[in-house]
Amino acid sequence: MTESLKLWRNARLATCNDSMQAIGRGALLTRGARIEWVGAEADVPAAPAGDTYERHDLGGAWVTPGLIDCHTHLVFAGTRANEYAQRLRGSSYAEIARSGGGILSTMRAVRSASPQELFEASAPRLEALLAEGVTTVEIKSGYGLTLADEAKMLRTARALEQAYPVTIKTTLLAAHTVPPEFTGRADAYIDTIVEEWLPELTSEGLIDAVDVFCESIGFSVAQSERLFDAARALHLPVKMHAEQLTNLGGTQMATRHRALSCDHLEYATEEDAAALAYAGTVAVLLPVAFYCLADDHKPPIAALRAAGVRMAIASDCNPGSAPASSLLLTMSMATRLFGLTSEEALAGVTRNAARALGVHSERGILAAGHAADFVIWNVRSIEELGYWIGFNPRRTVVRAGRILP
Ligand code: DI6
Ligand code: FE
Repeated sequence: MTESLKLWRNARLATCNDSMQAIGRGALLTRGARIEWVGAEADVPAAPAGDTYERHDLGGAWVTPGLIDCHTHLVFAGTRANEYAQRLRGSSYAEIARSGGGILSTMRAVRSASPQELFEASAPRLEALLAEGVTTVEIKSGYGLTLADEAKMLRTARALEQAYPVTIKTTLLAAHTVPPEFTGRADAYIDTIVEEWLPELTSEGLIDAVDVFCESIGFSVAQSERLFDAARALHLPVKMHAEQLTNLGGTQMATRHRALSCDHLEYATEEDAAALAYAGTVAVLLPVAFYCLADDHKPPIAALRAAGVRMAIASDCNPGSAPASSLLLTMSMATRLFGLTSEEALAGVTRNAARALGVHSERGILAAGHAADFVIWNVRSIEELGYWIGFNPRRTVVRAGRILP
């Protein structure tokens, strides 16, 4: 049986390609789960002999690629609303972390959750993202901090991909914080991840990339580098939570390892921007964490832009610093708080987010050969994405060539 050919016509296409080309009266042809052709309505190729198109008139609506949330910790149990309340009363994120709360508090909740409970706690957050036209999501481990519990988190991420119409990329973030079993022995913890967990989880096919929290309250640059060496020996791409609260020089090291992305970057410098540009490493900006922590140190957007660094933006969905499951709100914050343009924000959740996950050859733009994942919006201009707050203008999501119910 041949795969069905569909013509999606009478559309305004935000291709999100390198030149952010828009096609005013455009059309898309899809074959099965792939885009076969994109262009002006006037140039639609004729259906092959003996075949017909299933035709969809989009009524002049704007169409973007399916959105990509390239940095989330959305698999977790419990909440940390109590810590948010503590921070409102003046405690800092780092103080709460040092006193045994923070990531360790979520670790306790995740360890005691069954796989089923973890799935059920996480699914509504994924559903909220999908409702806004997200079709690809990265999910990190990092709240299990034992081999079994990290595996449980990663399997939950894979189970979500089975249960929902979404592509999920998993990232091992075992080096998120030092677990109680290794208190005062961070180097031994890194050794265990490197020697035991990485090979085991890789052989189970549970890891698409490796991340580390390189920070004063996390891991040092030297520890992060040992992890990166081991990941790369297993042909796994690397990424880093870098320069969020301080600048340890993580970005310089990560870019030497050709990291897919460096994320946060509030304390990054002009030299870091130059290194990111040179390496082709994506800067992933996480404005919700900046907002929720009431941070006042913004990432160096002007320097990143001037250096030609590709900028992505992501929800950072996590129970501590970013209890958020809205990529549209994240776009609003990236524009208003960090000063991104509307166009940069859109590129940040499409083309550049795809690159941060290493999937840019098949996702993130409307182009022939790419996944037929796209969103049809109820907006008059594409700037409305990231403009509305608490209002969702999604009309229809097409995923792998099929209209989602
Ligand atoms: N940076 C973050 O934004 C999350 N992890 C990290 O290293 C926050 C994790 C948490 O507070 O639960
Ligand atoms: Fe994060």
